[in-house]
Amino acid sequence: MKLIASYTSPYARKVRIALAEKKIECDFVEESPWAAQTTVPNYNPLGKVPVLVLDDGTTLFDSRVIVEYLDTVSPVSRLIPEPNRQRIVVKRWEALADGVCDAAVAIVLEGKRPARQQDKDWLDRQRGKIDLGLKELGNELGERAWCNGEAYSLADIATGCALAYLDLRHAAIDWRAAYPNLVKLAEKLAKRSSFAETIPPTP
Ligand code: GSF
Repeated sequence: MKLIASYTSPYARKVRIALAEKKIECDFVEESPWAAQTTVPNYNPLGKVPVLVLDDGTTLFDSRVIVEYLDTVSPVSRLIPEPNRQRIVVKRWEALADGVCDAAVAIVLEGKRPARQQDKDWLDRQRGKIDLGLKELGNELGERAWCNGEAYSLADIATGCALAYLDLRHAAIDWRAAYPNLVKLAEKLAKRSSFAETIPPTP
């Protein structure tokens, strides 16, 4: 099995953390989907990473499908709870955290365009998604130990990856000042080897 991804992708980090938590062996093939000679479209017609390539050649994307698959491959450390209600709650956390990443990535991409062509309304709209997304993450967590109640899950992994991606690409967004409960969660997650071993390289 091999994971095709970049080291800075928050979605890829979510998959890498899931692999580590479930003790699943997987080769890592670094590829930028933005490189002129990228081979990513050969594995994912959408041209996005991460892509998981199984030993029989099957390709899986996107990160949510990959993590859901990995959770069924090994019984070690269930990341998505079995009971339907809890499963949906955890998948909603993942959708919220990934959505914050989507908006954060969109701002990064718009920032690569010539300043005169950048659309301020578009940038403001994406920033609004990040701000309200962070507010929802903070409200939903409250003072609990983990995102989904009392147990560590994919909800914490996705949230941790989103917060770390904001630190990597949007250092000016001071989520720590606004949400001390998210700080406490992020610091607890950072102590896990799965997080410590997948810290993105600083630009
Ligand atoms: C998003 C992946 C994505 O946007 C997932 O895997 O969860 N819903 C997907 N990946 C970016 C790289 S990064 O910012 O993580 C990507 O591959 N962009 C290339 C493109 O053509 O959009």
